[in-house]
Amino acid sequence: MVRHDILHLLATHPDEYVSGERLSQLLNVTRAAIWKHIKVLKDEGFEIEGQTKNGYRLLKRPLFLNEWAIQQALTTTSLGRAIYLEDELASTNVRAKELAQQGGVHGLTVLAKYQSVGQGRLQRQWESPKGGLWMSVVLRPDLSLADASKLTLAASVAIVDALEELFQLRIGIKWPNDLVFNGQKLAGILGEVVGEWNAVQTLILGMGINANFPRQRLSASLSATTLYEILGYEVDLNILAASILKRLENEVSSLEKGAFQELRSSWSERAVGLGEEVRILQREQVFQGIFKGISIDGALLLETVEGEKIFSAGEVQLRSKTSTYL
Ligand code: BT5
Repeated sequence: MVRHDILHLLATHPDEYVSGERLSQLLNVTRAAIWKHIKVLKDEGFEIEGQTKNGYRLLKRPLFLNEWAIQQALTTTSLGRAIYLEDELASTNVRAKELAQQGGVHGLTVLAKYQSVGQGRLQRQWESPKGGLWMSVVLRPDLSLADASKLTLAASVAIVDALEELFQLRIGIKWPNDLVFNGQKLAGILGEVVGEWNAVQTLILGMGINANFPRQRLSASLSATTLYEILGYEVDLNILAASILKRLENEVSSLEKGAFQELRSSWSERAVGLGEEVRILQREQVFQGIFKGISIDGALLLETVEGEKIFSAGEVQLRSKTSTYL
């Protein structure tokens, strides 16, 4: 793609101007075409300085999602190497599922700037205004169905670690997969198995992070927050996506080698309510006890007066005894 070639040439000469003539010679298109491509790139959010005498210089990359900018930021070998980015999708998970069914490769990553019908778990809705990071990854790992919940735990840890490294934020994980800051939900994860796991072993891992938009864009009734609200500035979504994908790739390969302990302890370090008295809501029933930890398959262990109970993620909700978080 000519536009990517232009970006590549400008990016590899960060401190110099590259003349329109040189670009047109190297890429074998007219100078007028170069000028038009530069204009489109500027509309896409690239800040490009143009000087009649000297040529063009790339000053800034866009903060919002851009295929070229993600590819530049990626350090993975498989995750995100195939990218499908749209301005708008009903749901990246739905699209990823379709692409997986059509043979989409391991690591294929679907992103949308806006989702019109973002999905939460159990048919719940996920509000997905512009400026968020709405991303789904097709995983075909060398793991069994019993390991599916470990992959969603891995996604939580990957996001939390990326946010800590990039923005020095300490985010809590509310079992199983809510990421919270000061008790307010910042991100959610939706893992879905596609088809017969035993036959194709495909999991769609959907990750939604409230990033570059004010909290007011979300319904007032939600206990939610956004990175913009917390940090006061817009973050580079391409770098954030690339960092999460890299961490997730490492987690997946550790799990494939059978290493769960490290993931479990990273997860536990961030778990909200661990070791505390909590309540578990399962339909009409409420169980109270001490949140002891998570089992080898990612289930919650609750120590109650009647002994230990195990809850797998699904139709249960975790509440603090006093309901101070979520
Ligand atoms: C989740 O569900 O937390 C999983 C969310 C996964 C979203 C990603 S975005 C990319 C990919 N494509 C999709 O279509 N989905 C995934 P759950 O634990 O069921 O939480 C849903 C509940 O969170 C809703 O019922 C609301 O109460 C609340 N909620 C909805 N939108 C929210 C938002 N943007 N921020 C915080 N809370 C929200």
